[in-house]
Amino acid sequence: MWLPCGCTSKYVASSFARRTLASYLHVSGRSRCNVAAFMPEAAGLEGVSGRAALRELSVSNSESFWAAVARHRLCWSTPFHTVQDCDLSRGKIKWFEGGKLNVSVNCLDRHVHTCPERVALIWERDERGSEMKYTYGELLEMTCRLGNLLRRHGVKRGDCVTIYMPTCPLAVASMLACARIGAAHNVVFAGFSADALAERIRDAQSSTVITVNQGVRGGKVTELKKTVDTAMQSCPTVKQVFVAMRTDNPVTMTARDIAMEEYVFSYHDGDVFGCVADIGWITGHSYVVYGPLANGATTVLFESTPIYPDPGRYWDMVERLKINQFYGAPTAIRLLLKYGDQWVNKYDRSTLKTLGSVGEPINTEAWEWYHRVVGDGRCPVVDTWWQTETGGICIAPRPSDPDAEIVPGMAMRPFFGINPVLMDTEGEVLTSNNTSGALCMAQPWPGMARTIHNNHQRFIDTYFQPYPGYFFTGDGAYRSEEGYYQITGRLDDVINVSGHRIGTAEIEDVVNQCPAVAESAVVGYTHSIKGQGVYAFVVLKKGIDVQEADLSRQLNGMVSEKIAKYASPDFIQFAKRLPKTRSGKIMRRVLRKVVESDLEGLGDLSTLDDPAAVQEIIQGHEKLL
Ligand code: 6R9
Repeated sequence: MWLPCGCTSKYVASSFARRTLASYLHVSGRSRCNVAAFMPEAAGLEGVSGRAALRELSVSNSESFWAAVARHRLCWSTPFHTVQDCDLSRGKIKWFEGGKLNVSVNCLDRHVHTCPERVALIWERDERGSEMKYTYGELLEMTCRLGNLLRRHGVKRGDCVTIYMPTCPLAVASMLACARIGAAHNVVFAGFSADALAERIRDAQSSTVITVNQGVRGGKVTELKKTVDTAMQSCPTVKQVFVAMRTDNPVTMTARDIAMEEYVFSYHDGDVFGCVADIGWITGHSYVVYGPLANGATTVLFESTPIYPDPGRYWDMVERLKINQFYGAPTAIRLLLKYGDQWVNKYDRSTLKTLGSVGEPINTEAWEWYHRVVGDGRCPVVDTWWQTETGGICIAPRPSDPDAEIVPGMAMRPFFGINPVLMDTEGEVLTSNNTSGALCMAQPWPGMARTIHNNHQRFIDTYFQPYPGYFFTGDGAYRSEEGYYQITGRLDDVINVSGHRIGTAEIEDVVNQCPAVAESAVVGYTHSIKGQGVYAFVVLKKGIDVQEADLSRQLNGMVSEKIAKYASPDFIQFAKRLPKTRSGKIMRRVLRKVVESDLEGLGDLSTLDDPAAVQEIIQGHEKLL
């Protein structure tokens, strides 16, 4: 009996044989391998030409015909010794005895060798106009990952895996992954009921099921995972159910269920997770220590700085340690952007899969550079919003989702269990989209803070008193027409110029778009006429030589044009650097005090990364006045 290498699935084997024949019959002869062209020398059938003759030969000398087809259109790890040994009178069917091949290798690897960028799948999704393409390279990677996942969970050659999924790339990869590791697959139509599914699982004696949380068909959501849960009541053989996410809606997971992705960074076993945060920052706690270790990940401890011994340090490290996920702060990205692309391009960053940003709004220019230069335009950038108080990521894009649209500079979507709301100044929930307000959380979640050590009253006053019944984050956010969130900064950083409320981050974003500017910080100050005026601190990129007055005019023009005249800075102070915390956040509180000339009120400076920066800022301010 013909069995592909490592594969005991009759379904896989026979369907591939059918495909092979089918594709042969439809070969055009120009772009694909032409059977007529290879047949004669391959099978000693010189002189055969034309379809009729070929068809005649395929019947009269079927053994030679099929031997030629099999040898020329498939890759065998062990060649067959006997083409066929069949006897219909006894129901004995044996083809290609002694031969071994792997169907997934034939479907994927050999094409990836020659044309990895060729599109293998075009997924026409239920949502019209949102089709997605997957190359052979991507499909192979997805397949290998799934194969490894199944193996690690004990699926072995000869097992039968039940796949209960809608028609989607992950379902294809699941089939190929089974074939790859020698497991049979039992694909059950996703429209079947729990009983029909259970019967097929029992028939196949599957111990493993792969499904998705929900299906989407004809605009309707179907509860596939719930159907599996019901089927499980009469399927005692099933030990594990892998659950992928087709939609955003979480489902109840039982001890038997295994989530198929980690969600924000798409971390998979074997990856090297490189969060370059200091462990003194919450980001280090959650994403250098506890998160990675609790998930059995390999985590990088970065002791150095992004520019020591030179500005290529991060990317040199990515190359040497083969880092797959890189997670850092916008401040470092802006710093490195100043030094130019050459420091990035020097190093091999092909292991990188996901780039993360945390700590501050990431301005458009930094986002684009991170994506285009660091990630070579192929790695999703996840702008993750969260706080010490939230314990872990609350709002972030999820590239592993099928609906993985990512908008530069937007934290995008709430994570599982997170229910954000925007409040107006009266404390009313804003229900519409395309609106801005104070970001609050309407529901608790396990990772959130429980108290402030030794000061529970302060905890209540800070987080729960401003909007009773809600957790108040202190940040402002904008919700787009599509329902995506964009963090606009701390609400303390909103200034009111002549009655116009504007987030300082918005002005900074425009200023940072000037090619000469590395980064900026905007604060408000008391203005006798406008209520508040706009004061911008600007750091230039390395090697920029411009007249400050000219550049100031240019920046004012940009802000007037892109936001409004009232937002245009009254003062622009050029500085060598900005005062920052060790975690890279600009200390706007300090800048505000400097601008108000309230040096007595500078407050606690112990978290400053480099106290000398404050002295420089004070001197620069005095010169400007
Ligand atoms: C993880 C962390 C929290 C504050 C938070 C917000 C700002 C964090 C952000 C962001 C815009 C992002 N913040 N991530 N702003 N976009 N992706 O930074 O914790 O040090 O407690 O700071 O940082 O203002 O409220 P923490």
